[in-house]
Amino acid sequence: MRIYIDGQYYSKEDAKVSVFDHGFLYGDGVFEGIRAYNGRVFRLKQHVDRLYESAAAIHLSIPTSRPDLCRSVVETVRANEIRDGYIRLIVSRGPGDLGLDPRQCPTPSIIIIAGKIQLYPKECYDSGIEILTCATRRNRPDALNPAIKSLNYLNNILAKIEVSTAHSEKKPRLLEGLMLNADGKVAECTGDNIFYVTGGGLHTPPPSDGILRGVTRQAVLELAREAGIPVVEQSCTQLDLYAAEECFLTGTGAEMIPVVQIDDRPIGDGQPGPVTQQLRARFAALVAAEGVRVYAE
Ligand code: PXG
Repeated sequence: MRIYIDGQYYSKEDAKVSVFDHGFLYGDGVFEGIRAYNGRVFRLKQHVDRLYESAAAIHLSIPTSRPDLCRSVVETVRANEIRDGYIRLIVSRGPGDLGLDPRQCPTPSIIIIAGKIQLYPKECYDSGIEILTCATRRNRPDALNPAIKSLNYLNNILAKIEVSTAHSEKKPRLLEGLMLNADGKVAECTGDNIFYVTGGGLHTPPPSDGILRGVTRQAVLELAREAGIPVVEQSCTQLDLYAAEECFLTGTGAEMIPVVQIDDRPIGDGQPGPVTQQLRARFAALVAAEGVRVYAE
């Protein structure tokens, strides 16, 4: 494995950052999770744009241009001979001292790891998963805006711990947690955006309800519009989900995964629904065809 750190490649054993890096000390930094499919990097520009937006929100100046960063991502994927995989792009505040003040960290670090990901068991993509509502609420946008993909993921991790605690042999499909915002509206899951189908329309919470604007979410919204499925970005409650005909999650790691049970209530007939399946097929076709080519073909 060849890991990119600030313009150089290191082996897995030698890829190290300072214990004084504020990314480590304070979760002070930003990141992206990106997929490569079929030798192409999916929606690289959108991920890099979101990284720069997250960085701007935390007053972090990324010490390279967007096109150069895109090139470094593609080169790292190529250096690791990956055709289908997962890329973690990280910009940390860089080494400083033990104080909070980021002015003590003059040089941000850019790290790119290209490897594999398998978030959910393969069979769950056809049979669907179960989710539960977490007691942990999503961060309030006026405290730490969920639109910022920062290295501080404790909010999500605390919710994910609730899920793994409830997961058991009796509940093998319970694999994700629903997070509400401070107003009690549905926000998203710990690492995925949420969609539901009702009355033939596709519904998902709006960014103003305090979510990450998922790259996969955006791709699925586009696919639904192309398919002539009405799309509604509107606040919703748990009740809307319980009464939905279908539900699914989207994320770079998760792709599109059906949800067939929420808080012990079956959704629709308890099977992945037709709109979900149609969009999954369209999504599979999109990722195979789109994206920045890594290799000369
Ligand atoms: N919401 C949150 C809180 C996320 O962390 C998404 C939505 C989906 O966004 P994208 O842009 O990926 O469609 C995410 C992304 C993991 C993992 O290892 C999590 C994500 C991405 C990749 C891996 O759990 N989350």
